[in-house]
Amino acid sequence: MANGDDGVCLKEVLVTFQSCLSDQQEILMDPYIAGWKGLVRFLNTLGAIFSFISKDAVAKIQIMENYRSSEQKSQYLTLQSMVKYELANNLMDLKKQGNHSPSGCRTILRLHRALRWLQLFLESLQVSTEDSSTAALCAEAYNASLANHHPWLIRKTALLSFYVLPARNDFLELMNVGTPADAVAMLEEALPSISKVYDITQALYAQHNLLDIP
Ligand code: 1PW
Repeated sequence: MANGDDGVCLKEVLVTFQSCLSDQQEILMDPYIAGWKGLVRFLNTLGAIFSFISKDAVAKIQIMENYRSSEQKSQYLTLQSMVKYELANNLMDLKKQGNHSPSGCRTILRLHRALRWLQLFLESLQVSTEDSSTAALCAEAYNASLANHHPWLIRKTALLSFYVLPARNDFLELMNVGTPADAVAMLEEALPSISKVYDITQALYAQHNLLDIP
């Protein structure tokens, strides 16, 4: 996934998300996890302050990897099979968190909400102009998505960390796909599949009334 010694090629990360979709339009867990691992590697190139953000994603990725290497691993092959299995076996705390160890469904829901943030941020970056502020675009995307699920202290810390984001063109170059114009073209091509993964997951969770699990 790394492109050179210190860079992460964001295109490869987004392509991994593209490979989440099965022929039946189900979301395959392993490429979803692999996509998230790539995103974390990318976030870590943004500087130490972003490690606060990536740390929680790392913990959640680990929970899902544990499910995928457990005796029940086949139940976690897709997001759809996971929902079916955890609902049928009453493995989720639907009211308040506590009795069970974190379910796959509540863990993926957190990553799913974060993916929306990433999607909105990259979409706004794609249509941005050279003088746009990445911090402002990132904050706007965050406020429209993940922030609604975070308590005050996390919101405050997240918004502060955005100020260390590199300027727009430098950020596009960090994506390691060539010039800023190349990066914008890559985003245009790759973002529809991220939104497809997001939409299918959102519909799945809505259908089973799981969008608010604690
Ligand atoms: C440059 C754009 C980057 C977008 C990448 C998204 C990474 C998302 C990680 C955000 C984590 C913020 C701090 C953690 C908060 C947790 O409390 C929260 N987790 C998430 C992913 O929102 C909720 O998890 P919890 O506490 O219910 O287990």
